[in-house]
Amino acid sequence: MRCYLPLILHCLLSCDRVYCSADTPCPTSRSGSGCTTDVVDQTYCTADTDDCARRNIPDKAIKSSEKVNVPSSKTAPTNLKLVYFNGRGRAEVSRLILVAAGEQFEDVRLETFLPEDKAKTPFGQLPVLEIDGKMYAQSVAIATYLAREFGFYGETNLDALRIDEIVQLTQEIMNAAYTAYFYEPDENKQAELIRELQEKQFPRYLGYYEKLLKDSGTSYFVGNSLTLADLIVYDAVFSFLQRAYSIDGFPRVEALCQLVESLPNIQTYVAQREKTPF
Ligand SMILES: N[C@@H](CCC(=O)N[C@@H](CS)C(=O)NCC(=O)O)C(=O)O
Repeated sequence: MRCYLPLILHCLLSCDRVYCSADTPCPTSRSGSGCTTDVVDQTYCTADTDDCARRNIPDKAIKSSEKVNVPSSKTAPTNLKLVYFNGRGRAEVSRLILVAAGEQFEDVRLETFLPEDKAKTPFGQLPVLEIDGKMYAQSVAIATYLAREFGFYGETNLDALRIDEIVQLTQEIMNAAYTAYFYEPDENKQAELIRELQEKQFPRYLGYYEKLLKDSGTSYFVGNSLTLADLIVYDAVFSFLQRAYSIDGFPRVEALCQLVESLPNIQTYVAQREKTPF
């Protein structure tokens, strides 16, 4: 319950954004009007104003040569809706995968999560991904599915093992950060947990990432192209690790983050996304 409170506070100052297709009406528009302005690639709706605007996120800007071949479902998902609060939190890695893939999706950012809405989700939590109207939960499962679906999960089973290893490692430090920053009710204990993270755990995990990148021998964690591992670490560094600890001493991690942010789709998305604290 507590982890999204800062996001809700932020929502009071911002609007609910929903990506939609350039050719279809905004799904959240109460008037049902379509998206009418000029740029064609992706659109978003501001649900609270019934207004649609367009965002210039280059479609499919990741070159096919940068993608890897992985098994995916026989029928690609056609209608993707990612529902979360208005923040990066546990949904951002999935958003980044979809953006990197140049896929259109509805980026639903809730301002409230009422009991009746909670009851409609599989486990009473967000994020959820709706695929053609069916709802799926658990952020890592969603990100993993999307990474497999859109070619960010390596080429071999061993690649996938390394990616899973990095994803779970990152979950460890992110969960510790969520506990320290959001869940610990006692102020003194919270200060102690944050100090422990900043002084010991953040540098420890950054050290692991640095070594993994050195061992991979490329600019990426796995192979020579972008995978889920790169995106999840980029997001963890952006959201928490660099907030409290300089990544100057971790040149490969720093270079990876710059590389991810320089990908055309990601660059445009990051420049335009809501500025939220988490
Ligand atoms: N293990 C779940 C955790 C999901 C989770 O804790 N979601 C929080 C937001 S970050 C939530 O929905 N909180 C609202 C609530 O529990 O009422 C996942 O990774 O998706």
